[in-house]
Amino acid sequence: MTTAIAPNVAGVATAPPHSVFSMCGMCATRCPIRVDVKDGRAIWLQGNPNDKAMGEALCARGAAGLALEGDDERPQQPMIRSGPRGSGQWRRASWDEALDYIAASLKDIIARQGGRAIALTDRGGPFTDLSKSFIRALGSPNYCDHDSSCGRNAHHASKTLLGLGRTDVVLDYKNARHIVLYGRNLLEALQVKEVRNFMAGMKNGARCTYIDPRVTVTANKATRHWQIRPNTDYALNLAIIHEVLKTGVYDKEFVARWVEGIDALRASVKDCTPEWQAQFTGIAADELRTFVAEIAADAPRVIFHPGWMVARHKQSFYVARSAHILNALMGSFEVEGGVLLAKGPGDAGRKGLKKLIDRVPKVDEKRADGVGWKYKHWDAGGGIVHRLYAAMATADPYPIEAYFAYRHDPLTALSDPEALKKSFDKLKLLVAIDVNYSETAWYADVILPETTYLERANILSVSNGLKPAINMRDQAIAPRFDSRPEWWIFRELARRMGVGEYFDFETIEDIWEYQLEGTGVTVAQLREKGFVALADKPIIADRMNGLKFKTPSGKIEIVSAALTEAGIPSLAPFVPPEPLAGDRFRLLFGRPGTLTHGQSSNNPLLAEFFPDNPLMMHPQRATALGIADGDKVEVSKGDYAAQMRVEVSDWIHPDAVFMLHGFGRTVPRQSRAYGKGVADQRLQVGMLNEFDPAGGGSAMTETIVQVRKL
Ligand SMILES: Nc1nc2c(c(=O)[nH]1)N[C@H]1C(S)=C(S)[C@@H](COP(=O)(O)OP(=O)(O)OC[C@H]3O[C@@H](n4cnc5c(=O)[nH]c(N)nc54)[C@H](O)[C@@H]3O)O[C@H]1N2
Ligand SMILES: Nc1nc2c(c(=O)[nH]1)N[C@H]1C(S)=C(S)[C@@H](COP(=O)(O)OP(=O)(O)OC[C@H]3O[C@@H](n4cnc5c(=O)[nH]c(N)nc54)[C@H](O)[C@@H]3O)O[C@H]1N2
Ligand code: SF4
Ligand SMILES: [Mo]
Repeated sequence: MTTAIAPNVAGVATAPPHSVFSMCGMCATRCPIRVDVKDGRAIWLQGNPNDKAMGEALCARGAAGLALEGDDERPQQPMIRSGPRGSGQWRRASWDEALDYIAASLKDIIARQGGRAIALTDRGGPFTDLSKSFIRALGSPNYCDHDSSCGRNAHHASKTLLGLGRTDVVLDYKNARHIVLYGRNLLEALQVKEVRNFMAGMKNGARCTYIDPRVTVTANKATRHWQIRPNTDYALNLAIIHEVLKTGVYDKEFVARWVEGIDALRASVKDCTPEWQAQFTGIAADELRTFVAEIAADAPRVIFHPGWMVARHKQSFYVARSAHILNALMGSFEVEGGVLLAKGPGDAGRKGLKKLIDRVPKVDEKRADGVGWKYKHWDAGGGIVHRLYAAMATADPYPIEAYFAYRHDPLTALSDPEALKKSFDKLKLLVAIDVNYSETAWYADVILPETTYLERANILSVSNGLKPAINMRDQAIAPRFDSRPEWWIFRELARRMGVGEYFDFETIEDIWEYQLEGTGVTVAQLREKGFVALADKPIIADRMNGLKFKTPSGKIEIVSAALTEAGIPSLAPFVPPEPLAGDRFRLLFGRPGTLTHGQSSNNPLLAEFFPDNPLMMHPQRATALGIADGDKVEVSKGDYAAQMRVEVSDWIHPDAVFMLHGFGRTVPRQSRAYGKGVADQRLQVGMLNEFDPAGGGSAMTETIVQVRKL
């Protein structure tokens, strides 16, 4: 079969100097941007000035988008493996050859095992309509996003309490009086608009209580930093709830109207006094009382951040859930400076985008990850990806033989890549669709290079919020290499698999026209500004009568029937982490402001910021082990050991050591990142199947490592 030539927007290479409104692709936030183009080259990137919340500045990673595009160390054409998996032996292939190769393998697998033997995972986000449609068209229910390695605990906490997803709330930092953050290092693990909002709030006089075993940039901007013992935030929250209920400073009117289960809550925190929590968290009882007096004065303009990636342990779900319970007690919902519910097109009296997936017949099969039948308390939408890999390893409930890692690097994004490779070794076909030589791509059978975000358009997306909007990522420039956009890759594969009718679009504009049917919005309008707002002004509901919590009762449910049915308590007792001494430390990790996970470690500009990732250790513990600042140590767990440089600092809790994520890359083709520093995921030996049973999130911060001076 022959394929069309590279799908460029007509004339992108020859147009006179102009600006294109689009979306950043250097992290999953997808900030609105303006791309200035001259002689067919992108010469300048900045925030889209049409979006006032954005402003014109990008973060360092966003600004380094031109370097990604200009990077020769990314895949330049399809590649088919010619040696053993992971050996780095490849042969170049044309698109026809690579796609035919994949299709032949898929046909064989479907003939023997059915479509369900194929799985696809991606990074989640607003464009998944296409990837989900593709895998469904192949007859498989096995789509998972990456979220069980990210915000899934917070998502499920929010779902079981509010009936709303993690991102269905808008935190109004700008107008808040008190912002409480649990390891939400929002000034480094950042999103541009959120940073601007937060800084505006602080400028307006908000207080910020920042809770983290580590001192971060956010800790430095906060009015209070609690250097909490790792994995004890739940004890802290139970005590805050205890104190709030005991002193009666909660919003009684809001609670009477909207909260179910307050008596059960009261009973569950009966003994959780400020003194009780101090033994676990290290936070003095008096400080907690002072804090509660402050939030009582600041209510309802108080925000307890429900967490994102915080504290990946086995009770993270309850940390997030108790944070939202505190928002309910403060009456912070749907008030200025509080927690507002995100509004969709329907709330604005408008129609949303038409879905591609609605064209594809539903697949009546159990999911391999068990979500929806074995794990009924979890959201089937994104599934739980580590359970998919467990199914891959065991062929239980059935074999998975082909797997697409699309815009997802599980060998970086999950604990213990060597264990995960054992799952991959069961596959007959592993395809990576990426813009980089990711760790997973290097282990794949076929690499399909996607065009970078500046070189392609995506399907349209909707952002819910106070002003819902339709957003466009438009193609700014022609692809530098022989790469293709997602929509084209999936369409071409679908055509080869005999299910092309679901993807009968010739151009991205055809898809956009389909998506926009009935919305009253046009492609031309979107191109003019980069987005079209579906409401003129922020939509705020009537807080006593107009809130839509999507729980069975329509209220905030402190006791969730879905959890009870799954045998999981809604109000669990706190389980203290084991005490750590001698050479044993809890391994914590996080992001710097200048890198996105492992995906930008080889970026020509961003790679310059860090020569390696040292191990941060508290002076007390270091002295006891004879370790001085700058010393080399061996860090180990199980059969894996790594050498690291120690940074001795009381900016980390004595129980823990801390390292940045995104280092220790093993792909030789990434010469700027290769072998630099150590990968935290490699130290998480034996942790691939450890997860929070209530929330489903990977329990990465249950990892205990040993450190010895070299
Ligand atoms: N040990 C450990 N594990 C972690 C974390 C940690 O700190 N430590 N962090 C966790 C968190 S919060 C998250 S969100 C995940 C993130 O991990 P992933 O979900 O894997 O996401 P990313 O690293 O953002 O990107 C995944 C891949 O997408 C590729 N990519 C980027 N842009 C494009 C594009 O336009 N098209 C295509 N096709 N590919 C693209 C990147 O090169 C990368 O290989 O990891 C989680 N796992
Ligand atoms: N620059 C940059 N920004 C990003 C990203 C990126 O890769 N780079 N990724 C985006 C994504 S996908 C995500 S999920 C977010 C992540 O946003 P965050 O979750 O804010 O980011 P992390 O860097 O993982 O920081 C986690 C913090 O939690 C602390 N911590 C560890 N254990 C505990 C504990 O038990 N209790 C408390 N209270 N704190 C604890 C760690 O010390 C660390 O400072 O960032 C987003 N923004
Ligand atoms: S936060 Fe930075 S990297 Fe992420 S989308 Fe926005 S500008 Fe790009
Ligand atoms: Mo994340």
